[in-house]
Amino acid sequence: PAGTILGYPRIGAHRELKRAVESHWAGEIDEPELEAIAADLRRSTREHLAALGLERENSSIPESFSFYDQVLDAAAAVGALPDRFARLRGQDGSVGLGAYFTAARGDTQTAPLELTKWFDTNYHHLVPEIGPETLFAPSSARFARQVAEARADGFAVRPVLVGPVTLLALAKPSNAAPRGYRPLDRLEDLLPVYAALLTDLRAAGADWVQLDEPALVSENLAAAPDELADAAAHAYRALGAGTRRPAILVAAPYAAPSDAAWRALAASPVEALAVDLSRGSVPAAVPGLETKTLVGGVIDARNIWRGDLAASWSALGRLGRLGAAAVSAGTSASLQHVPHDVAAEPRLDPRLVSWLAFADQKVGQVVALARGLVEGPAALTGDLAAASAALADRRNAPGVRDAAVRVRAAALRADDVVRGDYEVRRTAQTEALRLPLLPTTTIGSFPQTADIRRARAQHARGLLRTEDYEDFLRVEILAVIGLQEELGLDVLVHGEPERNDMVQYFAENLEGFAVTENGWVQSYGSRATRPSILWGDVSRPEPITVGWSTFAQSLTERPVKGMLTGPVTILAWSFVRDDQPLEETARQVALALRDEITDLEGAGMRIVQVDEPALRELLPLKSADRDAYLEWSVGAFRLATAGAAPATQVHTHLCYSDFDAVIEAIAALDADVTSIEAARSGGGVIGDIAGGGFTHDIGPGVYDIHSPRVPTVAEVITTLERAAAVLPLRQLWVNPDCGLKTRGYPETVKALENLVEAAHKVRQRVEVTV
Ligand code: THG
Ligand code: ZN
Repeated sequence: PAGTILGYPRIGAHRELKRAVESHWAGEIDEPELEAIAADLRRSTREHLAALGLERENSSIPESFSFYDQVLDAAAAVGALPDRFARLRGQDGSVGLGAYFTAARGDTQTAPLELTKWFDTNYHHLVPEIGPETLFAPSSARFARQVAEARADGFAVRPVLVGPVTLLALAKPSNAAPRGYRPLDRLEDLLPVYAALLTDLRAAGADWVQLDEPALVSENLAAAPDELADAAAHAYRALGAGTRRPAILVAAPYAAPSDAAWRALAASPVEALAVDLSRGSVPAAVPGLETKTLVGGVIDARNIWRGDLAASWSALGRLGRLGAAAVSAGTSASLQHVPHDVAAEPRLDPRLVSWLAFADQKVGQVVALARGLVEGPAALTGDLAAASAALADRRNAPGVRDAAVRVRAAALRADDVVRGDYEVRRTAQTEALRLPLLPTTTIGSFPQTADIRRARAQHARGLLRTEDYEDFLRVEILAVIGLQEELGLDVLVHGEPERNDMVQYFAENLEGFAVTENGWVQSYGSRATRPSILWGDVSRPEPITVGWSTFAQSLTERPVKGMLTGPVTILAWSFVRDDQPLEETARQVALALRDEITDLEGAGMRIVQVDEPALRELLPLKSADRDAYLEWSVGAFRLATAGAAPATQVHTHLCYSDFDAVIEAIAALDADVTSIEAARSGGGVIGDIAGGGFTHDIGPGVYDIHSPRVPTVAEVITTLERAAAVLPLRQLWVNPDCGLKTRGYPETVKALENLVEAAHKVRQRVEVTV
């Protein structure tokens, strides 16, 4: 086909799949009911894509449905689940929905697979566990059933599977694997199972299959790019040799494939390759392309901008000159990373809307480019003119450039990102705060109860007056402060009941952002976020958090932390303007936060916390881009915080355990106190950090808040002692490993009681020995 997309959002325009899956988990609907809802959703998605202009009958519509995660789908299809789920599989070893969902979520006896970030996106995938004991065998007919289901409705769809190289490259060694074990070494055993799946897909009516191999673009994986390219050469030579198989499209989204991977794919017997031309440039001509179709990923699937359609068209022209048998228009990646439809946002400014393209609009752009390819450029003239006009309008619209913001950013000097001497700060803060050894605190949010959500929803709908809503929030804060005093925590938080989301809340209160009503994007499983749209120059019309923070501080003698989200995280979890470097946008956000910190200090707050949980996630996939990224991201955090007085204690919090690549950057943030998520990695992170000569205070999370399990006092003491073995006690804080907003109160109270008791016991032991 002349145009296709690499995947489409699967949660449903009204989050139908979330509702269905969660009611199945709650025992309200059984498997057949859930399957029927999913089949309806797939059917209406296919009809919808055909109505948007993708062709029904020639595999231009992808079948990219997933109940939870595409990596788990592939692992289940080849039977690669760890042994602890064996009891949930069918007698023939098949992986049904029960085993599938338990692998994703765990149950009372079984830990789930680990979740981690999917490449440099805000989507999370499950991590397969593969060892010498893993048996690969076809274990789910789900993909073939979906192909047959579409055929019955008159659609020739192209099923989308994570490819064998990427499946193994993202896996971790199972618990049973020996030291140094590499899942990628199992490729030879895995390929026959993929070959069998392809045969089944063909038999079910698939003319084409899409195998996603983003591992071939990343330099952030355990396996080196050349090893991955060798694996791809081998895999696609083997799969291509199959006779009763669909034609194969190998997709390499998220950046340019490595040179070696590009050569390997071109030389392989697969029929088509899809490359991301929004992140990488048109690759070099290499032998083998003359027999292949190239899908040019010229429509950016990672943002919501309508973009420069003329530039996309030119890129297709350059791709055409590589000498391939055919060129098609496509998206750069699956559209799973963008919301469904901008038409579902009646409250957005129509002028902003005219600059935007959500998934459906991007499908429209692909269809237009395909028409240009088939009928010639004259068929595209109108679309190109309209897109260019929108782009020009955006360039000159009020708010896109704000002179005051620009003048201020231009006047920044090197010492604006430098705080005073650390020892001087430490002394001033010790004096101002008078905290005990091993101070106890929490990360920031307290449980977002059903009452809080209800009040916020009613206020948003105009059913609860602002005064009443604010009274409600004050009562909530009063209770949270009272609870923390009772628990005996040393540094308190207000609990953030006023925030829907740690990024959206700031977006709603800053100039330059818009927020959506229905712009849901899957984050993991049934969970989604609504990324804000950062479209213009950013400034802060008035203080944002000062009222809530000072109210909380007025209720207690103990220090309360003022809570802010850092500039990198605000960018990472929003759709950010693409008309200037991220670095420039980050500086504007940082300056707004800097003013907020000044106001918090002025209002008497002695501690501020600036969270950067997404610092690791934006790390570029290519190592050549890493230093520049770390420089601007660390610089933005420092610009936000360096205006704080020496006596003001600056905290930060980082999530996710995969810190190796950013450890030096964490030290360079120069925060006085850093809390990290260390519980799930068994404290390994602490050793890395201690090894790096970290001199400032650190709060290694002493228990995992992602599980409802309450840690015992002894467990918390063990974690603390492990940290104390590698770091001086005077550097250590005691805290959970992340915010508490997704937890319930009963387990939160018990866990914090144990945390405080553990800290007291360790303090007593130290006093005895001193
Ligand atoms: N905010 C934003 N992005 C994020 C996170 C966040 N990305 C990474 C990480 N945190 C993802 N984690 C979650 C955790 C929970 C939910 C979503 C992402 C969640 N969402 C609700 C749901 O899907 O039902 C909807 C929340 C709402 O009503 O706003 O539970 O914290 N921006
Ligand atoms: Zn966290």
